[in-house]
Amino acid sequence: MAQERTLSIIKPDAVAKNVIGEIYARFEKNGLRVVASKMKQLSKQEAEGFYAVHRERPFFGALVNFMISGPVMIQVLEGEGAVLKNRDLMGATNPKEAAAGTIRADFADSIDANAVHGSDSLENAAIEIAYFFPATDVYGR
Ligand code: RTP
Ligand code: MG
Repeated sequence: MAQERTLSIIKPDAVAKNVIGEIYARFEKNGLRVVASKMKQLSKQEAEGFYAVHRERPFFGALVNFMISGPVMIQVLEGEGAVLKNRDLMGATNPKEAAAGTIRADFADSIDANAVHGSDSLENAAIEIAYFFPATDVYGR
């Protein structure tokens, strides 16, 4: 599989739980490299723009309010098949359905407070990375 980049966000619940390092360790142990990162308090407008594809969904308001409830840690991950690999490490959206040993199974409390975001396709990864990082701030190999 090819080298890819994906966008990952450690959501406010996991930042508050002080598990940024534990989540980074899972990325690194599984062949993903952090090639850009920043902590940020998202504005309502930034969160709405980021999740714009979900604008018409019933959970949109709750999702945006959750994402601005505290700072998030945003990173670009690089590695072989990075998009799918990160989704596998994250586990299912609902932590009750997430496989044992996944980030959401271990750190998420609910479908709303579910610890991490990860791009769901290579195409969306490129869009999401550009949303938060100018190309000059990504230090890939
Ligand atoms: P994410 O985008 O945050 O990585 O999560 P995902 O791909 O696993 O799930 P997605 O369908 O993109 O939904 C985005 C976030 O919206 C919340 N959600 N709530 N109540 C519900 O039925 C519901 N469905 C989705 C979740 O917090 C999910 O992470
Ligand atoms: Mg998604």
